[in-house]
Amino acid sequence: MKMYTLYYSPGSCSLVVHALLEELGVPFEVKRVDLVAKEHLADEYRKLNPKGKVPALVTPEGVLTECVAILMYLCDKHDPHGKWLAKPGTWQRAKTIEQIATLATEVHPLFNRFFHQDDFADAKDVQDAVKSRGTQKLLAYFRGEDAALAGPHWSGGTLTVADLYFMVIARWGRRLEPSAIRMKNIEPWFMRITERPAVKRAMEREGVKPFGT
Ligand SMILES: N[C@@H](CCC(=O)N[C@@H](CS)C(=O)NCC(=O)O)C(=O)O
Repeated sequence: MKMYTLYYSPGSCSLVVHALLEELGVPFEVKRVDLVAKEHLADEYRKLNPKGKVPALVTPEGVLTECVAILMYLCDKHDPHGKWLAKPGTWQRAKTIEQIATLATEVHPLFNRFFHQDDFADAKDVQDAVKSRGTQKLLAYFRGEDAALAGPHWSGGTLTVADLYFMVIARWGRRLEPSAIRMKNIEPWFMRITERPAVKRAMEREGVKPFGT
């Protein structure tokens, strides 16, 4: 048995964890959870993660959920030089956590309005309004990120775990009109990060393509 087992759904937020596991080079295996078949809501999966969501990471210490917690745990265990997440007590670490927390708690929920508007209301016209407002907010967000992206890395001076997170979030934005990953500065950045061998391995294992489904 490998040290870690990642429960994932292709292209979902679990891809951030998958890419990091590859980047860190730690032994892991993956188990696909079919969200369309509602495997995440079945008793068997809920025994592992009662929230019925991916990612869930089985570790030697127990099951860990929530992208932010998993990313921090893996970096603290396997990133001795603080490349992906700087060491405790540093300003750089605080700023990287600020970025991943924003993606998890502000931007990901906007995508819920875009992809899952039926979660917000029964009435179709209300659902349409939820999606429409979510779309506007996402476009404003990505336009802002595109304008701000000046250097080689989205997260700042060095490549961090926040870049992996934004890569997955930006990829969801390919469904917007205009596509987030075709924006002037995001596109070349996105092409570079998805060319990383570790990121490619994670995407190939999940059967997803950077610009495709
Ligand atoms: N706050 C959680 C969100 C996890 C989440 O929403 N995962 C989605 C995939 S990106 C999921 O499992 N959706 C299935 C559902 O909500 O029914 C995290 O950051 O890990």
